[in-house]
Amino acid sequence: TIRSRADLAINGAPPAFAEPLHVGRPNIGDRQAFLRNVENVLDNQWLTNNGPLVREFERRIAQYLGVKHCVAMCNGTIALEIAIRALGLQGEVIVPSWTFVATAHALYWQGITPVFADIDPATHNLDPGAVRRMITPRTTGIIGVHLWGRAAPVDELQSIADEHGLKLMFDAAHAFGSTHKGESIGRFGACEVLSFHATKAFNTMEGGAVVTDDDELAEAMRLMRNFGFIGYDNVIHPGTNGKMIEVCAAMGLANLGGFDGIVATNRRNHAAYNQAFAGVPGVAVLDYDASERNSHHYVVVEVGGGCPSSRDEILAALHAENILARKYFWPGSHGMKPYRDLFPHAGLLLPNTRAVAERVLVLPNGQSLPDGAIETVAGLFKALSGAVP
Ligand code: T4K
Repeated sequence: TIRSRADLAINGAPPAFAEPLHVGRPNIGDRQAFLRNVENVLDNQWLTNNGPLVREFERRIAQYLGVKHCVAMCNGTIALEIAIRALGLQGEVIVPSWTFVATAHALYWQGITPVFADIDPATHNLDPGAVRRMITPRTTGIIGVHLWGRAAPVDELQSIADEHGLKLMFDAAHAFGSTHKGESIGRFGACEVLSFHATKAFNTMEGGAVVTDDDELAEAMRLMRNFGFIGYDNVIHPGTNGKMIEVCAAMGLANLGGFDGIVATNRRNHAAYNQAFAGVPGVAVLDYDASERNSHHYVVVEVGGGCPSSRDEILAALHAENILARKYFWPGSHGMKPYRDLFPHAGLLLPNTRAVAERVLVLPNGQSLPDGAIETVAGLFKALSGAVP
């Protein structure tokens, strides 16, 4: 336990954890169920290309989210690219800068210009007023991101899209199992894109999906993820290889049953972080709306001016303890080289993004968090914030 500054590894004490404590430690669900599923895959000798487990996985996800179609993909980034293409986006598309860089990359990789709009500093989600200001004659769409699993301003973004004749889709990579006004994420905009990457609350090792109620869009995406093939020899559309493999579906099917348990653990951890951080000056734990569902996978703290140590000093001290907190998504996509080169002055229009990027730390959570870890992390923050000697 860290009770004072003298107990800190940056001051010569041994690190609090012998092994690194990762933010994105994968939740491993029912091992036996996974291994049984894999045995089936091997027995079937059907490893990929829309196999039986992928089809079952798609049915189960669509049912879980209450959406008509789930088109499973090899990862969330390819799922974004295919959704963007199926929607016919081109020219400029408005996105937040404050997101994982894949949101912007999925556009830029296809010759579309991502235009960064600022966020609401309280929710870290797109600010509808800022989105309006970024619309030009070249704008064809908006990609809202449900950051940290908290719904983007869905209704406001839909109104803007309707008013200006723009397509609206969502990057729901963080938001599996979340709700907006009690309705499941996955049902908003033209479609929503999920990521099931290893580091997500619900994972298929690598994987993603596009979910939609639109029959035609789903059909187009099914074609595009399999080179545009219909039947054995007939290609009717340009396409790529976005297929999910059977082993990933095997993992997803085994994990789905345990998802509610993962959320319960995350919620408990989040509440414990909240309690443990109550006496830390200048450091606030981001809260999620108690009336909505959220996987509570992301425990985000903001280090403000009232804390005597800077965010980066705290990060360095955490890393010295083997607590590998992350400053996701610093410095914002606009600050990454490809987009800095494209829009050298984008930051001028993104004051909230820049401010939030300097404050945020994401802390370890999930089922493998060791007992007492939350108190140890809070102890470090207390020592660095002057709350203890
Ligand atoms: N949109 C948004 C908003 C997203 O957040 C993401 C992905 C996407 C789109 C794209 O979806 P995918 O194409 O990825 O399906 C990670 C993930 O790679 C990425 O999926 C995720 N967002 C992003 C937020 O985080 P890194 O660069 O932080 O990964 P890495 O390798 O540093 O892993 C994080 C931590 O987890 C490490 O400290 C180690 C630990 N770890 C990681 C893996 C893979 C493990 O303990 N075991 C593991 O197997 O990007």
